[in-house]
Amino acid sequence: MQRNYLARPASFANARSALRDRNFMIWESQEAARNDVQAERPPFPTTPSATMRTGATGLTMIDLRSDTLADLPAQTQRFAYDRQAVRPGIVHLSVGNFHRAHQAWYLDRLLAKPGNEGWGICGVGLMDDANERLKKDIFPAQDNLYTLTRYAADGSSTHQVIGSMVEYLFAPGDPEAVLARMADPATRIVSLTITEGGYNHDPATGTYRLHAPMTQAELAEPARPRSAFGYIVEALRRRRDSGTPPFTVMSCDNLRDNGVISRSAVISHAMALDADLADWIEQNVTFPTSMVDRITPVVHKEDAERVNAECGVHDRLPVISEDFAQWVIEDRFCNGRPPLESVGAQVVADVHPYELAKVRMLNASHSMLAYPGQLAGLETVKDAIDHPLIHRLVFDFMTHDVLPILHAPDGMNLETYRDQIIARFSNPKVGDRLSRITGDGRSKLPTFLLPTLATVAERGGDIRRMAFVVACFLRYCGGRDDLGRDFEPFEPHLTDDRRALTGDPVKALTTLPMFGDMGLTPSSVIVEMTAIYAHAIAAQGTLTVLEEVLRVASHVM
Ligand code: CS2
Repeated sequence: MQRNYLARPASFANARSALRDRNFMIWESQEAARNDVQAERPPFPTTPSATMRTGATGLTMIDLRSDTLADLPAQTQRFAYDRQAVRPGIVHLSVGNFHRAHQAWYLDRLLAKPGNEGWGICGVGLMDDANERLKKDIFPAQDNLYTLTRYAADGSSTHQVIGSMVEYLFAPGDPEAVLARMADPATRIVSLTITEGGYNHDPATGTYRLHAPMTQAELAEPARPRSAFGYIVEALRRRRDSGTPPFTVMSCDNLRDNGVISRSAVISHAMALDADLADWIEQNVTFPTSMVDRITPVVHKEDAERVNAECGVHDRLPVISEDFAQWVIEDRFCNGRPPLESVGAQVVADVHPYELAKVRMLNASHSMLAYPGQLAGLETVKDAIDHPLIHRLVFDFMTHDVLPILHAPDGMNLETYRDQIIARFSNPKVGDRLSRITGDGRSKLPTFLLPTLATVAERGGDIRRMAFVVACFLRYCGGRDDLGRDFEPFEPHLTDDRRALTGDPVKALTTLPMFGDMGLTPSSVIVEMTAIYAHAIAAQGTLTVLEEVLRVASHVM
């Protein structure tokens, strides 16, 4: 019998949260997958290696490899540690752009401090698809090195070569090598950025989908895993059988309660194979929850050409990010952990207040600006936040809709956090496109925005700002902006007929599963107001309606 390991501590079980919390998991991981797919298609053709080459800008660039590091131009920093001495202590499953800009950057800093040589990363590609196969070719050709360009709010940039991924394994090509690395006593943490689909979690039942075809195949042949959980369970079995202590499983996906979800998946998978193994895991393995934050845009070909020219380095998979980063980790490691607090991570007892503040403020504000911005024909997050009406919408939303109902994590001032978010969105160089943010609203809005909308409505507060953005989302699903330009909305979880439904706001709000737990009826104030705005936007244009919303919306709850 399958156990349900998703029971949440009572303090988090607030009234409407269950479905939303499950929905939370969906949002960014899928977006990350999409971004990575776009970003990691190498922006440069595969060419034979050469040490120097002339880039698109006519500048000479140096190929990125261990043996060229000493020749890199001065503006590109390289790590100060002896990389030969670094050994993998973390196996990371799925090496996407976010991982490379975030966790791998933290570890790179840590390795520069003496005594941490055992905390290198072995990156693992799990998927047998074209993108992963390209990484399989590119990473080894670059000795698993890559450049990270971080842009600060003042427009300054920092270029550096990240060396913390000391090994890369392509699991479909050699599953045994991955299992051996995971079962090696030197491996003490297995971390994941595998996207929501990778968690194989059924939001309707809150359980791990044992009947999914890939899971069935893995359960039939446990020594030939395919998914993250197949690998984790088989590696843990080998460790238990050989008397090796287990590793910590650390999800770094932007899911709510990512530790709880990972634990459920691993134990459910193990339980279906071997109840004793499931018990051993339950008693010995820990699954810390974490909150991860760093805006990491899609790297398009022109972005890659630009950063390569800035770095003077020819990198076929460069990464770009803002310079802000936050990583809040629950202190729950069963086999030791790197001293991440020494490089700026926060290791705390309870991650939940940080998760909530981030998602309800940063991510929700991203949605608040992206839908009106894209409909108005703007391209980037910066274009949108620089628009006076959209800027005010975002500021008023955080100030009057979110802040009054949010508890600040200890030591955190939410007004300061709000201002910092606006400054981050205003970053002049990151170049984050609205199309990245608007994608998969079906998964994001139920976590980012709808809980705040429902709470404000329940309290009889003013829902105009949020109803307006829900109306913008419905119009976005129609795939045409105010300039009459067609675009393809990225909504992988809205089927075509449901997408058609979004042309009928009342029907959409009362029948689409994404609004399902709000209990909306045609006469609900949320439905009435959203429908009015949706029709007004169609008739008058997004910004005209926004101006009116801002004029009449109240500034108190
Ligand atoms: C964004 C996030 O996808 C989104 O809608 O809000 O990807 C955001 O950039 C990250 O969570 C920042 O850490």
